[in-house]
Parts: sequence; structure tokens; C-alpha cells
Amino acid sequence: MVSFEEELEISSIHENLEDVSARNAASRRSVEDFKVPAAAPGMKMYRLVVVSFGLLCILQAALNISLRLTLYLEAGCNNLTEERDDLKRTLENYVSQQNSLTEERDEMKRINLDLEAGRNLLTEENHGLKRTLEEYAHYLQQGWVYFSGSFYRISSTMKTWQDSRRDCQQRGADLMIINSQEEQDFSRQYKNIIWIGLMDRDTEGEWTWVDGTQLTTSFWYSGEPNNYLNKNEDCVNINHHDHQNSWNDAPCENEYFWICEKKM
Ligand code: 2F8
Ligand code: CA
Repeated sequence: MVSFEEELEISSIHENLEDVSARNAASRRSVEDFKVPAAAPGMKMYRLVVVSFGLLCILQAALNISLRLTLYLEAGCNNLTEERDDLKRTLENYVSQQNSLTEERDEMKRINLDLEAGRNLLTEENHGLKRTLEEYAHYLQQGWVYFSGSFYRISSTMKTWQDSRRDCQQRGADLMIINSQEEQDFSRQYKNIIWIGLMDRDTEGEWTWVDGTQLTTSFWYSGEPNNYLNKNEDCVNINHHDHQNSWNDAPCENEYFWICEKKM
């Protein structure tokens, strides 16, 4: 048995179900109202043409842009190539200039070395000349006489040939060596008998100068050398001043004046 309350509840559920189905039908109608109606075939073609035309325009624009871009890039590329060539040429010029400068510098270095060597030589020469000058001054102050590259000194005392030579050596010189007519003439100005640096003490008849050289040009007085009376005349003096040929051989132990020579 269904109660009254239960019958009421069932009738209200029925009413609700009817409302829901009524609302669903209404909403189905409104959706159908909003649906786009299917396009006609002429309209479709029209749309296709419009879209195609649009695409062609876009393609054309893209082609234009890419063409312009290509031209622009090509021009830029050419500029860059020219610039690069310019830079290459400039670089080559710099390199060649640098090479020239390097060669110039090396040449200057060589010249500098030569000049330095020249200066050193001149400095040495200068020092040598100074020493020579000092030596000249020294001999002149000591009363020596300069003639043709040598200083000469006549003694004021008399000694044996050997002692005479020792005196010369102590003065940094030796007995006079005569090896030219000019020197022979120079020696004749002294009027005393004077020893010179010639002797044959080591081997009789072999006349040798004090520097060890053999006699070549001689100025013997007539009849000399004669080793007079076998008196061991082994040393030579200038005896005959008034004659061009003035030499005489005499015993070395005899004492005479002497003449020293210092070659400069
Ligand atoms: O006549 C030449 C002769 O004259 C002197 O002796 C007398 C010389 N003597 C001295 O000078 C010591 C010789 O040497 C010379 O040859
Ligand atoms: Ca003699």
C-alpha cells in the first residue's frame, strides 16, 4: 500500500522529469538556431581565389625582399672585398717598408760598427802619437838631434867601443848604424873620431851592424879596413871627416867619442 505522502513525492518527481525534458528540447532548438548554414559552391570558389591571391602576394613580397637582400648583401660583399684588397695592399706596403727599414737599420749597424772600429783605430793611433810626441820631447830635452826618422847623440866623453855601446843601450838606443849616403853625410859634421855600431869581432872580415845585419853599403876611407899591423882592428869609427868615405877600423879597446842612434 502506498501512503498519501509517498504518492505526493512520486507526483513531484514526475513533474520534475517533465520540466527537465522540456528544458532539453528548448536548448536543442537554440543550438540549431546558431549553426552556420553550409556555403554555396560559388562562394567556395570565391574564397579559394581570394586565399590563393593572398598567398601569391605574400610569395611576391618574400621574393622581393630576398632579391633586395641578395643585392644588398652582394654590394656589401663587393665593398668588403675591395676593402680587404685595400688592406692587403696597405699591409704589403707596410711589410715592404718594414723590410726596407730593416735593411737600412742593418746597413746603419754595419756603418756604426765600421765607424766604431775606425774610432778605436784613431784612438789607438792618437795614443801612439801622444807617446811618440812625449818620446820626441824627452829626447829633444836631453840634447838629442833629430834627423830623418832618428835621434842622434854625440858623447862628451871617450870610452871603448863596448862601453860606448853600453851607454847608448842605457839610453834606450844603440851605436849609430849608417845605411844611406844622407846618414853618412850627417855623421861627418862631428869633427872628433867617433865610434859607430859596426864590427867584425865575431868573424874576421865579416862586418856586422849592432842590429845583426850584414854590411852592404860601406864608406871606408881609402885603404881601409886594413886590420893595421894585425892589431885586432875589429871596431869601426869615423876618422876622416873631410872625406866622403870616412870610416876606419881600429882596436875596440881604444877610447873615442861615440854617437848613439834612437830610431823612431
Ligand atoms: O894609416 C892608416 C892607419 O892609421 C892608424 O894607424 C897608424 C890607424 N890606427 C888607429 O886609428 C888606432 C889605423 O887603423 C889606420 O889603418
Ligand atoms: Ca884601420
